[in-house]
Amino acid sequence: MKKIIFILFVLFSCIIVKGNDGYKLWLEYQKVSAPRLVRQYNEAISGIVVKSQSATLKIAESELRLALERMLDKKISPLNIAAHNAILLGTPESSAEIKTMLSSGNFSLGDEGFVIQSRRINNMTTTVIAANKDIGVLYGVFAFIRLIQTHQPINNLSIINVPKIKNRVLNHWDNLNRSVERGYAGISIWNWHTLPGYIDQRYIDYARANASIGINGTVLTNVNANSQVLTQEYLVKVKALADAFRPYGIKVYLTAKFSAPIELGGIKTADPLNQEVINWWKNKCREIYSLIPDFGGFLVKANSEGQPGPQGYGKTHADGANMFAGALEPYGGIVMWRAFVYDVRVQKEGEHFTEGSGGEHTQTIASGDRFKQAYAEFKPLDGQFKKNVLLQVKNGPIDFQPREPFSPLFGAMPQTPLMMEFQITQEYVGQSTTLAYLAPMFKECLDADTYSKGKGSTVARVIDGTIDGHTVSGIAGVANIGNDRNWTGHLFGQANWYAFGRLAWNYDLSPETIAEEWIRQTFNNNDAFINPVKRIMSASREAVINYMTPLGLNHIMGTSHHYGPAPWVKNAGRADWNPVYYHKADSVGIGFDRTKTGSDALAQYAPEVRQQWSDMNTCDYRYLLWFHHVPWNYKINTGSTLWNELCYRYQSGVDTVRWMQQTWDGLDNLVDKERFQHVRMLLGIQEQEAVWWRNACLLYFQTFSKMPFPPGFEEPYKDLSYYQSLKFPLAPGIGGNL
Ligand code: BDP
Repeated sequence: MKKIIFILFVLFSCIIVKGNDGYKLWLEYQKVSAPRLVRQYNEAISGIVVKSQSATLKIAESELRLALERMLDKKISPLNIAAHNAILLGTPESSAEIKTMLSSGNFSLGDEGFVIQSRRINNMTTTVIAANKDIGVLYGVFAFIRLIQTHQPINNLSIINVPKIKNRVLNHWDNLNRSVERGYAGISIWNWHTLPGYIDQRYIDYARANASIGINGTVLTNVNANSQVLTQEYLVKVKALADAFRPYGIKVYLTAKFSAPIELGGIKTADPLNQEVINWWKNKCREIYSLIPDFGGFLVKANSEGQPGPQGYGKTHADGANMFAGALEPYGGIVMWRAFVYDVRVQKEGEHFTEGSGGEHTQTIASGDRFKQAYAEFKPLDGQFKKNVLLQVKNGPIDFQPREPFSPLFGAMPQTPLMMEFQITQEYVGQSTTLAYLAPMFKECLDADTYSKGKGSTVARVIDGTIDGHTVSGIAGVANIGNDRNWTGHLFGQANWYAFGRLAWNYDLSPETIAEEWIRQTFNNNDAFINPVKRIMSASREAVINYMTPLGLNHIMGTSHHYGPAPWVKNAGRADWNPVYYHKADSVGIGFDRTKTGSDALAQYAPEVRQQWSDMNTCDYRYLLWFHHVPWNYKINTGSTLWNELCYRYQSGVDTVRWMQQTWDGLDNLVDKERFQHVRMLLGIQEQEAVWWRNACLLYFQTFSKMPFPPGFEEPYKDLSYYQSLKFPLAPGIGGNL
């Protein structure tokens, strides 16, 4: 007996001390305690009716039961017939009532949409969660659960919800040795060594979390690809993951290394027009689909940063993409061809070069501005891609910076479906020590107006296909997930995964709405907690921009690892690997002139967009240094001189982080100790990093401006040489294709 008491005591203390490690994400399903709500929910829910044994509907039912039992603290029984206050789940195939309901209304739910409706069936009040396909029911169940999690009413419901974008995909930059390129949350969650025999519970929890926010695809491997994953040995491991994910509506995709026919097939070339190469890929696809009948397709990074590609054989990106498309076509697979394609050896317009594996071609990046390269390479290919090719364009013409103008490719290729590629992992946004809520960044880009077909031609409407009439559409997010207990390293990284999924489903949601949903589901429904945390989240990305890259500065992070500031670096292998290339600070001023007097990158945009950025006097200060080389003492449109504004921005970024710290410190009684301390300590690190960024950048830029810091400015406590001496050879996330 004593022993049992002791064990119970140890277990109990473990629970208290351990608190909440964040593993359960936004799916903890906390008990509803407000008596009014408990009464309301209990009255509205008597049990669940579902008549199907399909894997997905079973999951939908058990998820709903689990959630209701936890939140309402009562047993939820399965019901066989519609009873008073039952929840009826299903599709026209599984339920006659639903068949009648869906055929009588004007629902247009497609394959993934759902309806949640309070209606009378057989004279009983019923909540119906219905869809054309099983997966829609699962999405509907998660939406219904969310209503209760966020304490919404569930009477008189009439919700029709259909995703706006078809392929909503995570990109894992995970290597086969489990390192993760730009990963800051431990190692890869894919344990290739123990697959296919061992299905880690994490795989199921991962699929479930993704399904709860509508993500329906995952690219398992790094864009810097390893052809090994295409061998039979690895394909059976991929199949095991695909089987685990299938009931959750998630398709698997792989990255295809362009040179795989050489590496695995023993063929002498990877030329996309060579018949042997074409056959090799056709056979490979046949093999893949015999194992994974719903395999999603390939993501390809070609002719970029050392990755092989069609240009190595004198062929175009369209030739390369179409070869894959042809092999995937019979099975309904797609190719996601990346537009991030600057080649490491090319800088000047019309420069000729020969790539390792043969062939010669011409690159066309006018005036050596990398900003212009993707457009210059792809725009002429519009109309040449097969129907199952999507061009995946990064957020930003340069590279996932904290704030970039939208890529001029959006709106410029009406005959090609363009996918958006966001980076959820925080490579350039402070990595794992930084609280930066990225929904405002995603949304800013999605809402940007390309004017391609007149006012209102937003990036979102380009990618969802409505502007140019495409039926295939997609959006990708580079995942921030690793095997850390809390999945994302920083707990608030979970909010970025969540926000990506929610916006991919419905880009009309506001960042504030999404933040509030996430806070309520992840923490609690207490306004005294929700409001300050929402304020912290809303301010966080702008704070990071201010203390890292204000006024349109970009790419001044430490070389290779991209951790911390290093605007002074000027000796990297090619011009556009150096921060000095991006900021162009000199005795006159700072910023990259992309107007007619400079690289004229602005010419790649529609006239209306060009106009909003082309005049230094009217250009939004947030984009100023993206497009203009501005004199230090020039009075910009905020009313200050450029130098003073720069100092002010850096300081205000630091101030905001301190405010975030204070605000969080005030919440210690409203959240469990473990998560409170986790966030508190990371905010402490973030504050030091913000000060480091401010000091290092301003001391360095001051060597050009030669101007004093304005009054009231916090003087740096170290000199420039100290900051320049800092080295981080072991910083996490550095790449490779292992
Ligand atoms: C850069 C990353 C690099 C990626 C590359 C890409 O630093 O690790 O491989 O993007 O997207 O920003 O291909």
